[in-house]
Amino acid sequence: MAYAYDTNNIFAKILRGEIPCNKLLETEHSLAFHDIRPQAPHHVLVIPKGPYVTFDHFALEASDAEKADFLTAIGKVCAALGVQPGEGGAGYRAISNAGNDGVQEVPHLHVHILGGRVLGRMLE
Ligand code: IU
Repeated sequence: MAYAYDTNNIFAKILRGEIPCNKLLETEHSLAFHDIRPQAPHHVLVIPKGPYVTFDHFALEASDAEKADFLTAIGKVCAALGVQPGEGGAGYRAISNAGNDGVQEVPHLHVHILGGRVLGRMLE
């Protein structure tokens, strides 16, 4: 199976309420919480509630409702943090690490939203 999901990963446990998180917001299909090891003044993780390992897994197998909800949750996180450049914020970076080469630590899809400082160039 291409996308084997480990139901014991830490974000699955957060979604089941077995361990706590510092929640920023929740929608029908998504959850956003503050990263425990923030790399910037704002560092929020946005995750779908469904069992998706990576961005590509979600893109290929999630329902349209889940996808719309997830994108909307990301927008709401940016608004909650006040980082949207078009709305007077100073900007942010959205990243999703996948697999070994992407150095993904937790095997449940998450998009990092980082902001609150100049983040530096990512690609040289
Ligand atoms: P990844 O490399 O994209 O998989 O990063 C995982 C992130 O999840 C990383 O920034 C951790 O600090 C973060 N995290 C967390 O917020 N809460 C946890 O219990 C664990 C990791 I484990």
